[in-house]
Amino acid sequence: MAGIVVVGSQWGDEGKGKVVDLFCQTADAVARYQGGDNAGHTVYHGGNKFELSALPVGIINPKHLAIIGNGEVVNPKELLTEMKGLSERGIDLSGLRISDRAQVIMPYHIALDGLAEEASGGRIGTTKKGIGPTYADKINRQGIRMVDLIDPEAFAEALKQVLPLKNNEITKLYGGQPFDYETVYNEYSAYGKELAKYVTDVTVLMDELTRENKRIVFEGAQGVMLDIDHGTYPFVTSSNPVGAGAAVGTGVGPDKIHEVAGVVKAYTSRVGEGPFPTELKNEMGSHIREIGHEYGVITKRPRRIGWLDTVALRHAVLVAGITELAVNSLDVLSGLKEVKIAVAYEKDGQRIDNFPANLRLLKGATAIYETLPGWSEDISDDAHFEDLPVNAQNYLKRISELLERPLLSFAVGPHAEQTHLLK
Ligand code: 2SA
Ligand code: MG
Repeated sequence: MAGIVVVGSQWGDEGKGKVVDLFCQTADAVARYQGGDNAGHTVYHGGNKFELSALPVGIINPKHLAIIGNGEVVNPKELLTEMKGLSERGIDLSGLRISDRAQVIMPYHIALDGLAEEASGGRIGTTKKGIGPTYADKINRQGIRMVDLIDPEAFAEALKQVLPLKNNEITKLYGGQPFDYETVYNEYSAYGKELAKYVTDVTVLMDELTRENKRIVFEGAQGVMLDIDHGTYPFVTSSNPVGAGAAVGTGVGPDKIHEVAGVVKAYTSRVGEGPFPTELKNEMGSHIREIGHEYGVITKRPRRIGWLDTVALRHAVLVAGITELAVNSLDVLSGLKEVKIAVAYEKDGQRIDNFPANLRLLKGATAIYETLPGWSEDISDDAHFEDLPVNAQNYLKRISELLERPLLSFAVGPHAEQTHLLK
């Protein structure tokens, strides 16, 4: 069995979907292991554009299983809408499997996410999809799992216990509207009924796949710098996008993971609040945002833009166990006279080489850049490394050198045919 994890190495939106899609051509199964419908994955497949959120990108490839692992949080309403949309476009959903241990995003989670953001003036800048409150309930042992949702009695019991607590929080803490038990129960047990045939013991399924020596792609969402343990806490999501998250989030041992492909966008973007030392709050940032269509897939928020940051990336390589690099969106930088790569930060005359846990150190810090000559050619048809202008080749080589990891692929546009493997 070969297990390859695809992780976002920055703050999300590195174009993981393209790389997953590429690996899926030769895989037997694809599994999401964290996050939920806060993810927005765009892929162009067979000339069609797909925007996926709760489902693994791999679902559009009908040849294999598409698995939602226990580590993902599932909004059943959104999931069913997404499934219906794909079904109407002729996508076969028979390969879908949902872990019985996956936690369910309930309407009170979504309400609490929105209320907390509102009350704090958008402190984190979440997607308001209920992600944080759902993971918090899981850790606090107040969650509802898929196995409960599809069992009318277990669901009633769990909801009866937790709903008053949540209503209390909503009304007393935030002055919000409470949820009615009957309404929630009826609506959500109907979703449970619809989803029941896809719900299974993913631990057993993964074991079967492993024994049969199948090739599994683990599909990360968000990015390593948004990891709850290793990212820019508290400006993070509430799950573990790092490579090891794939083991915990699907129920396999770490020995089942052999490669971790770190997807790197040729520049940096971030949505939501939090430090961003290479941010370009100028014309250059706006230019890259427009050329790269850098707007949130889910929330449509304009993404913050900056130069490539190898301080953050070196941290990501370490904590995510990245073994090779998939560099995307190289085409977006075409036409720039110069391109910059941050190699360290500086504050009050002190050089910072490692990404600090103490975010206060980053306030007012500036990046120390290496400046490389740009390229003006249209590279969107370049299929081989050698076809690229020498300055683009040098940019890729320098990234690989600075991160001490080999290059696996590069992408020169959003379409599947524009992502090229080096080997
Ligand atoms: P949350 O909703 O609790 O996960 O938000 C916490 C932080 O995580 C960030 N986050 C993301 N960052 C980039 N892309 C994401 N997915 C969508 C996309 C986002 C969108 O692909 O464009 O549509 O805006 C994503 N999901 C979560 C979030 O911005 C917070 O900083
Ligand atoms: Mg995205």
